[in-house]
Amino acid sequence: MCAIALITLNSCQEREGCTDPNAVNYDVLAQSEDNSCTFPNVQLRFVPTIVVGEDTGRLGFGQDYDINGLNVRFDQIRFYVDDIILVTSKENFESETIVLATEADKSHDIGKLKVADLQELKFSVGVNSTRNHIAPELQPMNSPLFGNDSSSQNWDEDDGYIFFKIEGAVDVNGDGVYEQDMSEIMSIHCGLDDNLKTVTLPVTEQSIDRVGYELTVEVDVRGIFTDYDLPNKLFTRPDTIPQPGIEIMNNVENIFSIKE
Ligand SMILES: [Ca+2]
Repeated sequence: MCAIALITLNSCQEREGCTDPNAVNYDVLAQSEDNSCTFPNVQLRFVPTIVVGEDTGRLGFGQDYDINGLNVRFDQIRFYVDDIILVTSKENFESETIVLATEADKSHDIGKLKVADLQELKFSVGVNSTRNHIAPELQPMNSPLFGNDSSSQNWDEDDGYIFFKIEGAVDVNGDGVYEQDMSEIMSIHCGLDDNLKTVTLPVTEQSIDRVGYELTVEVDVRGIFTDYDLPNKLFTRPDTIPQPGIEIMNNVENIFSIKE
């Protein structure tokens, strides 16, 4: 009798596992939590797009486009994204990650989030004013603000980082050739604390599922130049007075959309 009772107890031992339904490895049969829960990885990706005729497609770097009636070639479009917040049906997730979006078109890991419905993506374009004036060598090593090479986009410690950068060429005289001098080289650098822009994008019908999630944000390249006097403002720096970059940064507020 005693032996039978022991065997019964053994076979009824509680199943251990992850009991959080918001986790990747949620075990619906688990009765006790074993602290094994892991949460989905969220990736953020910025894709520059351009409208040509009736079609919207991915911007080709090194290719020619008609912008405001001028032939324009883009070599670089780079910008920082800071203060990333995902608003979901469960919680607000504030990412620690700062992204430097570049023409390399890569996905950026912004952290782990519980399985949930996404409702909004919020971020700043530029560098949060607290971080903006910390010297590049004192920034976290895994941050795109670290270091002082060209990719870190540090302007100088007083002015901080270049928030938004566009490099390329404009055929100003229309002779079909890009002159290799200041008359046709395009180099637009925007920055300064006052020009940090906050963007809020509604997200509809998107869920972070158990295998992770990639959120693609399209960047309307034509929109960057709305009402911008391109041939006369080919070269700008954050401390140029008056600061032409203000116009670009004001346009930046309206160039982002979530790819559904
Ligand atoms: Ca030319």
